Order: sequence, then C-alpha cells, then structure tokens
Amino acid sequence: MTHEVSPAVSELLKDCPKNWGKWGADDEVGALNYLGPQQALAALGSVRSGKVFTLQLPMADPKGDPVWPGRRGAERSQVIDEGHWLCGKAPQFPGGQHYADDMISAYLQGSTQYDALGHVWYDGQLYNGYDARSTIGGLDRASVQPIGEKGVVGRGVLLDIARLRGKECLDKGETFTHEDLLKAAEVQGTEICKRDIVVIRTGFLESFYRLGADEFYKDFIEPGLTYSPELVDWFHKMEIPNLVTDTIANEVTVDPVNGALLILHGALMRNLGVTFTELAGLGKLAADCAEDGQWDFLYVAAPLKVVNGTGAPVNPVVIK
Ligand code: UVW
Repeated sequence: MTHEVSPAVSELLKDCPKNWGKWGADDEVGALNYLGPQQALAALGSVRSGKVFTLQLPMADPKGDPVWPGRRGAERSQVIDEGHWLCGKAPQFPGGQHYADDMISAYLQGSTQYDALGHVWYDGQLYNGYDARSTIGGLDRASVQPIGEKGVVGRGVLLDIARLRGKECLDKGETFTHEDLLKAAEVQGTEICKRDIVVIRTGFLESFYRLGADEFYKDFIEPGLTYSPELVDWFHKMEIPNLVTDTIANEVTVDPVNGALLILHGALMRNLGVTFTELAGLGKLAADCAEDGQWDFLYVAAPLKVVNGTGAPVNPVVIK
C-alpha cells in the first residue's frame, strides 16, 4: 500500500502512553529500570545446560555488513603489522617484540547495537521530555552511555516468528503483532513473563548472508512488528525493558496501515523508554532452542560507553 501523505507520528501517537518522569526527571535508561537484582537472580533460573551463545554479527567484514541504506558498514584499517618490520619502517623496542595495531571507522548504528533512548524523537522532545536541541553535536541527554553504565541482565525469551510461519525468513514488509508473539510462545511451549527481554527472530538478516547484498537491499523494506495501540499497551503492561531483533530497525520499515516510517521507535523508544537492540544474530540460538525446546535464557549485554553516543556496538551473551 502506498501513502502519498502519511499522518504525522505525533498525531498517530497522541494518546500513546508514556513513561516520562516515572523514574525521575533525570532518567536516561527508561524501561531498563524494570531490571534490578531481583530480575537478574530470577533469570539465573533459566540457566539449565550452561550453553553459551553470542548475538553480535561479524563486524567490519570485508565482504560487507548489513546496514540501514545510506549508512556504511564498519571499516577496519591496519595501522602497523609485521610488514612494517620487514621493510624497516617500524620502531625497534627494547626486548625486540613486534605488534599489530588497527583502527575502525563505524556508524554507531552500523552493527549489532543498542540504540540510545535519544536516538529518535518527534515534536521536539526525546524520551523523558528532553529538549531535542540537546542532541545538537551529540546527545547531552539519553545517550547510550548510561545504558552502558547500567548493563542489561534479565530473562530473555526468543520468539521465532519465521518458524511459526514455516519460513526460513519473513518476506520483505511482512508484519506481525504482539498477538503473534503470544502465539509463537504458545506453540514453542514457553511463556512471555513480565519484564522479559523480548528477542524476536524473523530470519531477515540471515538472508543478507544467504542471498547477498543485492537481493537484500532490492526494494528494501524490512519485515517486523507493526504499530497498534494494543501492541503499545501490551509492551507497557508487560513492562518490557528491551526489544531485540534480527533486523536493522526492529519493526516493519513502513507501517502498512498509516504509511509512517519506523513509528514504533516513537511509541516504544521515545514514549515508553524501551531499549532497542538491533541487528542481532539469532540463527544459532534459534536452532538450538528448536532442538532442546528451551526458549528462555539468561541475557546479558552492555553497549560500549560512548560519551554522547546515539548508540553503540554490543555483543550480547545468552546462557541457557
Ligand atoms: C534508524 O535510525 C533508521 O534506525 P535504527 O534504529 O535501526 O538505527
């Protein structure tokens, strides 16, 4: 469906619930406040076999990383290596050891990452009501640094929507709702509990590696969750602290009903303070969950503490 003029997100979300002020006027981590020592200890109950999974996609792959169109994948460049000694250009250190150094140039949203709560806004206000002018030159409020300081530890639950629909990967623009999340949980024989870290697999990023970049970016529109007031109420009522998906933006790119771009960034991130973890690699974890029938786990993550950053790379760790 095409929409020549979509209504403003502020109009669409005018009755949307907000968590602004709930954790104080200076809060910068939003719904992560739902995760405390009690949730960390309870999540240990989901550790049964000791199997460990890491969710970061490869970064700075010379063959290319999946990124939002217009961004570039991370680029790594070598600064010094044995070649420098071989051609006599390297420093000679006492003791004679050699070393390698390199550097990286990367969009902070260009790899598996946490978005800062101030990453996306409308109506001149960020999460918690902070003035959008506080983003100029770097996020003075609701940057990724406080998320890195706090860390994220809780019970995660994987909901495999691709599997639910009997597909390797959802189609471009294919949508689903919280009702589908509940259905996936039921079919998987698991439960979504209050304050769970919700991890959703669509299979979409796996298609980048399977089909290649040309096919992945052709008519680019990601599959994902689609907006409804009921979905927002569900996230609110369930006190979901963190939404993790194997897509670049955690929601369908363009809402098929109202035509707005990334409206859940406004409804969940800006208004409810739900943290977004994007570009997660979920293939191995999903295969293992399907095999042993255990879809819940201990989830541990902390993005890099980039001062004033709009997001930061992360390699979440899951223990089953
Ligand atoms: C955009 O900013 C487009 O999305 P993301 O949250 O994926 O970085």
